[in-house]
Amino acid sequence: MHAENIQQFKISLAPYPGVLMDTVKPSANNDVCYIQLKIQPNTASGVLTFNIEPKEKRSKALSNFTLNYELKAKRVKEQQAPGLSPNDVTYLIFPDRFCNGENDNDNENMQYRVKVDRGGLKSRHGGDLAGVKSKLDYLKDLGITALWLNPVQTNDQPEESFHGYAITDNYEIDPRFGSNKEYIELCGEMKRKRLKMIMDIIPNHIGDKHWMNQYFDTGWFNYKDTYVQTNFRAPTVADPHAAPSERALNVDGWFVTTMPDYNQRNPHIANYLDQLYLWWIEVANLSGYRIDTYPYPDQNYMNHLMDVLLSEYPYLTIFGETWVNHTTTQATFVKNNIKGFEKNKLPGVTDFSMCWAFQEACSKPFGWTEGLNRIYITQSEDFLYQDPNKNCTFIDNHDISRFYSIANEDIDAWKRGITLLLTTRGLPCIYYGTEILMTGKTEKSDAYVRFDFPGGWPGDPVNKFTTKGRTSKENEAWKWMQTLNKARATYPALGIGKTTQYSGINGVYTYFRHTENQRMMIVLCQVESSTEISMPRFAEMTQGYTKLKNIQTGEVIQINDKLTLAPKGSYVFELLK
Ligand SMILES: [Ca+2]
Ligand SMILES: [Ca+2]
Repeated sequence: MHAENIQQFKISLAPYPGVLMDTVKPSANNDVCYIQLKIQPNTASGVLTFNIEPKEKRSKALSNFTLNYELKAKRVKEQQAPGLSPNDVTYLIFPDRFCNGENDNDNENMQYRVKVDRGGLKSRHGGDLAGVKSKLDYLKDLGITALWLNPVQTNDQPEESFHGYAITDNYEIDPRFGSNKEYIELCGEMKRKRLKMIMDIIPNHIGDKHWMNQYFDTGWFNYKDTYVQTNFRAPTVADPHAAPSERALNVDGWFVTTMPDYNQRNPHIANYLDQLYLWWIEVANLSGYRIDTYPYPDQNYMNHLMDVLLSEYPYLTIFGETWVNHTTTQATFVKNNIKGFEKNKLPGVTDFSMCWAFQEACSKPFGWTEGLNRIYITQSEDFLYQDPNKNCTFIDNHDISRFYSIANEDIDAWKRGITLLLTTRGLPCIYYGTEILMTGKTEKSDAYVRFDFPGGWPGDPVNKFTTKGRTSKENEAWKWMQTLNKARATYPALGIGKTTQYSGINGVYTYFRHTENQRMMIVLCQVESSTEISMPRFAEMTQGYTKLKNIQTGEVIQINDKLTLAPKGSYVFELLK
């Protein structure tokens, strides 16, 4: 409990069947104390009342007050939103920059008021939850089945609050995005439309204007008195040769000066985070969590958090951001098959290793392990994971250069990348604007990959949410992605199917996704001219089938000895008998 001079008060709980106030513990801060309740299973929902009266009866400065605390009923199983399946396609939205559905909330009266300025790279632009809600039909039309919004909790910070990663109230939606009520309504509306919501959470840090950073107790934060920055060396968590000081610095140093680093080894912080993340799943009916900066909190705590969340909500999808360069290091953070790392319980990662491979397949020349063969090599390392289907796969996001720029604005390379993303294993995620070929590189600033979606603001000169507003090339890309998104949902083999891959030869890479009843063949070609591949090489996969149906064009062709490919062609075929 946080209230002025709270330690000068005596706290008691009005009788409530099934609930006992176990202890009230003081803290080193006069304004903070800890109340522990024992709540019996099957306790009825209702409102608890705490009576709070000054310990010194004659104190004139302090007066009695009561505090109500609601025990809500838990949602019944039938009403819970499901987790994600590999047949889902997620869409990542940077909420300040996607669509402004409500002008009135643009300049909400925050403690650190930042005026909306669409011309500013790092200012707020006014996008909000009402904007997201107004585009759900657009997203469904594109074939999207789940949303991940970058953090929407309050960021009442004087600088750069637009990105959302410096939370100042963990329990409240930022009024400039909407309210808790609007967020819960959005999740409800999504559930009715069979869309799933993933919340972005940050157990590593908060914004320095968070009340906890002003009214802190001993041990809540690492390096509270002297600023120490993390070395950003995530591999130290797994590195057997890491200097102990470097390993500790990675976890305990602050991300930046404005983001105090939680000490999850402190039992009060651990308890606070456990309850916070259970609370949001229940109140908003979430399908999943994306966990920011996963290698930076205390790893024992993170494993404990996985137990807490998954024992209560076993269906929940969870993937952690583990921004590293190598598959092996990445795999140590999740449930894996590597000796010495069996204790790790994170179900999936944001699959950077696969992302770098996707990008290389669309931007680097073909070679034994390069270009498209980088995908071949990366998929061959899947033995490291207990379930690579739980990894969130992506080709760009809010922190890295936009994919169309990485692909040197070559539409054929873009199609190759999108085809790879939507036909390989994992939980594919598309960054907003990739479908309309938005460009931008992070060299100068991350803000260059976070531009407004054209048409998301009243009065925008073009509206790329509509076919009419897009150029013919943008529509070509949009249609390509839409077909594959919808195929991901309608062909189970593309999601939950097994993968059988053939090494890339002469610039062409081929793999199959298959279930017992369905077989898909994916062929990707980096060659600049028309080329042929030999089909008997795949006889073990094509046996029993006579035709290939191109899911982009609907064209059906006979399986012959040779298959002719267009220059830089990408193909997804359904095998027919
Ligand atoms: Ca707005
Ligand atoms: Ca940390």
